[in-house]
Amino acid sequence: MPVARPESSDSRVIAHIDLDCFYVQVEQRKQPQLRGLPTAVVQYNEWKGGALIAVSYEARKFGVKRSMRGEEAKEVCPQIQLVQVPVAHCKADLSTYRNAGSEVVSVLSRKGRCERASIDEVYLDLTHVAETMLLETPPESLEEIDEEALKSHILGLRIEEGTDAIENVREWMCRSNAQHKDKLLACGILIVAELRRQVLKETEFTCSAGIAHNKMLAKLASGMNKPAQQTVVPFSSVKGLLGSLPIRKMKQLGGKLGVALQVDLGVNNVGDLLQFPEAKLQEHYGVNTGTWLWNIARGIDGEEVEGRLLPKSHGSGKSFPGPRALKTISSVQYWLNQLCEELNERLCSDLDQNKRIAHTLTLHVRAYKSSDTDSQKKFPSKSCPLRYGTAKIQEDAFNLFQAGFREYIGFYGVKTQGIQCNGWGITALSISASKIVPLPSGTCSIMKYFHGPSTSNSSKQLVDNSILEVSPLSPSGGERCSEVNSCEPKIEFLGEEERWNKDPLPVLGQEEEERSILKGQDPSCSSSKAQDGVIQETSLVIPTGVARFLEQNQSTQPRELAWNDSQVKSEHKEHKRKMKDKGTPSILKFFKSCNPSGPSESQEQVQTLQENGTTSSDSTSYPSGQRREAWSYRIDEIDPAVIDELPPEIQDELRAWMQPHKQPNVVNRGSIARYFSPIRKT
Ligand code: TTP
Repeated sequence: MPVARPESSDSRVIAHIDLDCFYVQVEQRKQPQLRGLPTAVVQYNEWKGGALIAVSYEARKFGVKRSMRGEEAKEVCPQIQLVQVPVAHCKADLSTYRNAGSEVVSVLSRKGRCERASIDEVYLDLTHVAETMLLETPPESLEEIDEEALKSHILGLRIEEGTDAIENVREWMCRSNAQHKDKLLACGILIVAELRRQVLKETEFTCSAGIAHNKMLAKLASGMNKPAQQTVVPFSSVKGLLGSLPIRKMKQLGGKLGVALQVDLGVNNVGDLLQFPEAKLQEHYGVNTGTWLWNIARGIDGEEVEGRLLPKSHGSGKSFPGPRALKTISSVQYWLNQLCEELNERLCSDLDQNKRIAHTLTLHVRAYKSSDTDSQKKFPSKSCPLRYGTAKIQEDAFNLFQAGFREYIGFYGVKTQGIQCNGWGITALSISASKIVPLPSGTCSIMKYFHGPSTSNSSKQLVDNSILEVSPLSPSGGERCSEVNSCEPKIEFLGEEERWNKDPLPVLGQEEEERSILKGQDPSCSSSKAQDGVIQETSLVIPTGVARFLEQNQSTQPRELAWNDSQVKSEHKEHKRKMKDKGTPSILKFFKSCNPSGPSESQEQVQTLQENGTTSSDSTSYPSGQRREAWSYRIDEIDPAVIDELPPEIQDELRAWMQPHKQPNVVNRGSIARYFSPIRKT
């Protein structure tokens, strides 16, 4: 939580844009005949008509709510149109919605600093744009004010009886004696109205907006008047707004901290916090949280709008409520495999499209034990370095599961596939990839991907050695990762997860979880330091992902490079032949030939390299024929023409890498050798 008290945050102009009944709008755009009709999007599971995950405003008028199932909705609104969420991997596939959200972001990001906060939410810092407008074309100088802007709701603005609300807004916006910060908000009103119009024009989606001096207030405001409207919070109305705002409605106070405030201090509304000195709040909740509470009671929030258009992590999750709880290890593995497949697809497309790689794999599980003496015991979340490729992710995820399961159940006989349930059940699984960074340039990047461990045994060892307990997060989901870890994890088990920011969803019951998409925090952030440490010690393996990336959007599917010796040899021959024939071989082939072998050999090779400070692409340097295949990437097999096809940073890297090869078997210890994974004797 923010510790410092922001000094000048009340002159910023921040907007929070939230798309209206988003999934419904996406479906209505696909099927325009649904427009204007009461419509809802339902979950994949069709039991009782499926759980509603998005409800159109037309349907809401009939009393249809997200908490209902399809059948219930039909009772209150017989004409409701139910559209099933798209499905892939036996679960909801939200890629259509994600892509639709990206369309909106690309429009909104044209103005100010833009932070994509969830699948359908964006923050904008419009301060500079508003300042410029105030200097060049202030609202009072305009002959005509945009009609959409005039329809804004300005909190605290008293509409005199018998007067036109629009005229009142116009007057407020054009006051020449207004405070500077209100004038900036007036500019914000114009800018946001124009952006919303543009979103509608280019994407056909309506959205609502909150405009205020900080993120917290803007977010509160955006939901106040929906759909397709905007609400403004002048500083003078903050006290009134927060005075009557139930504490649990406040971002980050929906969970345990909110309950604690009610129980400990009798705080029911945010405004009730005003009576407590900062020291008292700190005494109860710690220095940082105490200061944060003191600040929010006054509408102070210094959190910056991050310039971020892409998610901070990717996740895939599924819940198995009630009788659908998983009761065998093999069923858990089956579902983990499904989730990992989806996760890998998203990682590959992130790599392809955004040139980003993820470093940490985290597994969250929700489980029960029927004979639980310690019913509070949670299934521990675990994480480890992320290795690319579906099979590797699946393997690592299963290892994480086993590690957590051993702790949870308290015995070690859990590796038998298909083990029968002995009074336990898994009610939710969620796998996520975090610590996503741009694909690094420089020598270390590409080497790591070629030579990391890749067979079952060593990868198992890798994972076993580097599995980390994921520190719990705050229940409300918003505290700074490194600061608060004393509360239980807030894990959302949802049809799909995509983590954009730290905003929590409302606390959901198990039934509700199934309906949800995740808009919450990064599950791995609280143990980031420890994870970083591990990641640096272990190498990442991205053969398929990088191959895809290097193929520059060719349609070749990622695949594992688990080849046997004869395959490898014939592939080498074929590869060489094609190089001769065509001059420019497929980059994927190039990758196939570079890491065809198992990791134990790779490790031996790495070891040799590190011990001797030398490397060789010559098979004679291996004591046995078997080792010929060990990371048998051969620099002399690279067709220089291939290099021109690669992204510039990797071109540079490869050229630098090929340079020392002119002096065979000599590697500068200070350069390439240090990028190999640490020696791990098998
Ligand atoms: P929301 O923005 O919470 O809701 P909404 O856009 O449907 O409606 P509103 O106009 O009130 O903002 O969620 C965005 C999308 O996320 C929603 O259309 C469907 C999905 N979602 C779930 O799948 N499960 C959930 O529990 C929630 C809250 C949202």
